[in-house]
Amino acid sequence: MAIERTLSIIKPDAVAKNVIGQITSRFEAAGLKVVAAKLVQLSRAEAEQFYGVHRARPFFKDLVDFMLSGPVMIQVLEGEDAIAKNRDLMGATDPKKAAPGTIRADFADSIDANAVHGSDAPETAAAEVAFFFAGLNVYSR
Ligand code: RTP
Ligand code: MG
Repeated sequence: MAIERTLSIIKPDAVAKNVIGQITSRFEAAGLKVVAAKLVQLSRAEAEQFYGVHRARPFFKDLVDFMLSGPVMIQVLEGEDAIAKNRDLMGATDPKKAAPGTIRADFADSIDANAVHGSDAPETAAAEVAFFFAGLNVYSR
């Protein structure tokens, strides 16, 4: 398996619950390393562009409004099979369907306020890391 990088966002609901550390501990326990990180308030333009693939979906405005509802913790995670590993740790999009012990099962309230984002493929991971960390240091560990 290859060493990969993936983009993780701890969403406003989880930041508000003060569980940045608990969520990040799960990444670390699974062998993923934080190689870049920033706590930021997204602009509407950033959130719309980031989730642009969903622009035509009925939930798009709610999704963008939610992502603007407070600061988010954006991290680049590095490790073996990092993209799929992070998605496994996150659990299903809808916390009601997320497997027990996953981040969304334990910390998410609803399909909208679902605690975390994770890149879903190598192409999106590369684009999402570049979107938030272009020109900034991403460290190899
Ligand atoms: P994410 O991109 O945030 O990691 O979530 P995901 O891959 O599990 O799900 P995705 O299909 O990419 O959807 C992005 C976000 O849109 C909201 N959503 N709502 N009401 C709905 O049917 C619905 N479907 C998706 C979720 O908040 C999801 O995280
Ligand atoms: Mg997605």
